[in-house]
Amino acid sequence: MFTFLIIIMITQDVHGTRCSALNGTCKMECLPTETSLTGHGCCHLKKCCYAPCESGWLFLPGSNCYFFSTTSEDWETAKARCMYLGAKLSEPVTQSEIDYISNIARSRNGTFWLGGTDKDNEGTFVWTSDNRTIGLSNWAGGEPNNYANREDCVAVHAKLGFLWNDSPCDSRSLFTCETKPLTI
Ligand SMILES: *[C@@H]1O[C@H](CO)[C@@H](O)[C@H](O)[C@H]1NC(C)=O
Ligand SMILES: *[C@@H]1O[C@H](CO)[C@@H](O)[C@H](O)[C@H]1NC(C)=O
Ligand SMILES: *[C@@H]1O[C@H](CO)[C@@H](O)[C@H](O)[C@H]1NC(C)=O
Ligand SMILES: [Ca+2]
Ligand SMILES: [Ca+2]
Repeated sequence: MFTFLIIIMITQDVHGTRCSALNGTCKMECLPTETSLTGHGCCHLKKCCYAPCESGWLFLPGSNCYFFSTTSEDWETAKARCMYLGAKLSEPVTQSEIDYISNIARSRNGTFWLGGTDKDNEGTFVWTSDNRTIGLSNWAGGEPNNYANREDCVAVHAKLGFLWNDSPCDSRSLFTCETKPLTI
C-alpha cells in the first residue's frame, strides 16, 4: 500500500494530470517567467510542462504539429495562410506522415492541399518550401495526369481514396499546414 502511494506520487510529481493531458515534455525547474503558464503549457509542482503544439493543432509524435483547415482556398492562398500561421503547407515525407494526413482527411471526408507542386517545371513535383524533389509519394492510380494541361498542385483527394492527385491550383480545397513541435 505504502509503495503504491509512493509510485502514484512520483507519477504525479513528474507529469501531473494536466501536463500528461498535454502530451508535452517537462523540465524540472520553472524559470521565474514561466510560473504562470497558461494554455500552451502549465506549471505543476514547480515543473514546467509544455504542449508540443499550439491549441487546435494535432501532434504526430516524432514528426510535426499539423493544422487542418475548415475553410477552402486556392493553393496559393492556402500557402499564404499557412505562412501567416508561422507554418508551411504540409510536406509529408515519411510513410507515417503520409498515412497520418490521409487518415485525417478521410475522417473529415475532405480534400486537403499539400505543399507539393510542379508549377515551375511541368512533371517535376517539388515541396514548395525548399524545392526539394518529392521522393516518397502516395499518388492515386493514373495520377499525376496534368489533366487538361492545368494541374500543378498536390492534394490528398477525397474522391480518389484520400490518395494524392495533381489538381488545378486555382480550385478551392481545404488545406493542411505543418510546423515543428516545441521542444525544450
Ligand atoms: C494526448 O494523447 C492521447 C493518446 O494518444 C490523445 O488521445 C490526446 O488527444 C492527446 N492530447 C493532445 C492535447 O494532443
Ligand atoms: C463525403 O463527401 C461527399 C461530397 O463531397 C459526399 O458525397 C459523401 O457522401 C461524403 N461521404 C461521407 C461518408 O460522409
Ligand atoms: C523554387 O524554384 C523556383 C523556380 O526556379 C523559384 O522561383 C523559387 O523561388 C524557388 N523557391 C525556393 C523556396 O527556393
Ligand atoms: Ca502539372
Ligand atoms: Ca490529376
